[in-house]
Amino acid sequence: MEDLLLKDYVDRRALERIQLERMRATLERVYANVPFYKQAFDEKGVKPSDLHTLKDLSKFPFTMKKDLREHYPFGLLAVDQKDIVRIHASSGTTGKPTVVCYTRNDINAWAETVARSLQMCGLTDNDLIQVGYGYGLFTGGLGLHYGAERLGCSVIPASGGATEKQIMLIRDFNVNAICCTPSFFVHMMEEAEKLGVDLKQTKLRVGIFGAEPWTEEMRDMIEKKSGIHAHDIFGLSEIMGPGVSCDCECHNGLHVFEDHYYPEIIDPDTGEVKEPGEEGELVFTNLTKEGMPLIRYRTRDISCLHYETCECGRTLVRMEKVRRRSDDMLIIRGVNVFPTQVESVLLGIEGVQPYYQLVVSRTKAMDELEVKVEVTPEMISDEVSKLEKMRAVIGGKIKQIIGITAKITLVEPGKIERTAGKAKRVIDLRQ
Ligand code: DLL
Repeated sequence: MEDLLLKDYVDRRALERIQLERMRATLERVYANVPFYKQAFDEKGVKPSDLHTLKDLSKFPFTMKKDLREHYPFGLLAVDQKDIVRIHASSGTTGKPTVVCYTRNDINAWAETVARSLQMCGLTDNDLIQVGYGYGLFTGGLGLHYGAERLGCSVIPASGGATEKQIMLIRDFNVNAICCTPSFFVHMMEEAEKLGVDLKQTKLRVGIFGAEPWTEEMRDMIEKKSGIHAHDIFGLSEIMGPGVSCDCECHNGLHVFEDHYYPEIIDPDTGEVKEPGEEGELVFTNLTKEGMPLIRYRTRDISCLHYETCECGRTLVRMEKVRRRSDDMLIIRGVNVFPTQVESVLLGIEGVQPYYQLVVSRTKAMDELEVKVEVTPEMISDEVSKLEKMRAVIGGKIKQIIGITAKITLVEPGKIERTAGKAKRVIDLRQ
């Protein structure tokens, strides 16, 4: 695996030369082969030959999710359909899914970046890994699967769901690493406890969690309760799938595999490129993808980029943990609220379980926020005054952090829906 490791420590000037070469080639390919990009570049009055430095990318137009929808399913292909060997799609909440297509080289590049991610989490070809992301149109399952095989791990394609079976496999097969959504792992921890399985007594030592926002408080809670090291893996199907970036043992942001995916941070309102260290919307450009390369794809994810070399020695840029999406934002009585703000409040409170939901409603033009949160069985059987005190503490902290008064509803364990995939944290009844 030596060759893979070296790519994470490359001199930045050498890296930038490779990026520029690959960016120019990608712009040329899409301009020549994808009518959508030919038209978009022409409308902006730019040609691939206008790219002289990496910064020149800002002259080129953005790609949005709606562009993929409008060219459903195969309108943005940059190669012949016969060269496509895999098709994935991400389920939209409304309308048609967004479809993404891969050539054989794309599948290889993807497996490489996932293998590098797993290596960052401390895995080697000696490890046995259980893939608990869904297999199917979702990129999580097959993405992690190919990457883990590429690293030489032994892979268990468990897919999502069947929580009890997942726990049996972890225990009986001596699994060392698990990947799934953080919310699904929290559910596994709960089930393990019910089944009398102490995860700390198993061989499980690493978790690779992603596909949804999760907080540092959640990482702490998972690590303490299960005794594993919890890593954050990020990605999106439009650009490739999991493994666009991942955090190393320093947990100081996620290293972006910049030799394949070029990141920018923009102001979501003006589209202007922001300086390193400034917060804004993440935008990615594919540098090596053949099947359906995207130029300046707007992710809606909010983060910022840090270019200083990490303490681990990797030179790859770090993106801060994605805590929120710009379209995940709730506006309640004019105040911006993100589910992860509520998560970070809740997980610091004794007696609270990591299951919660934000319910927003409107009565007589007035927005109401209800935070439903599960408490431990001990809390439920305790005196009413204790529960009242807890409600007041949670309400007070939420008011302090987000500035609005929320109705706090404490519910019994098991009352909030468990999911094997991405958790549903918000129910907005106003729409
Ligand atoms: O969720 C790919 C993936 C699978 C990533 C498995 C990691 C692990 P999509 O379904 O297209 O792809 O959703 C992409 O999910 O734009 C983010 O909003 C969110 N997301 C993904 N990873 C993280 C993460 C997969 N680590 C969208 N932290 C992205 C926060 C994440 N949000």
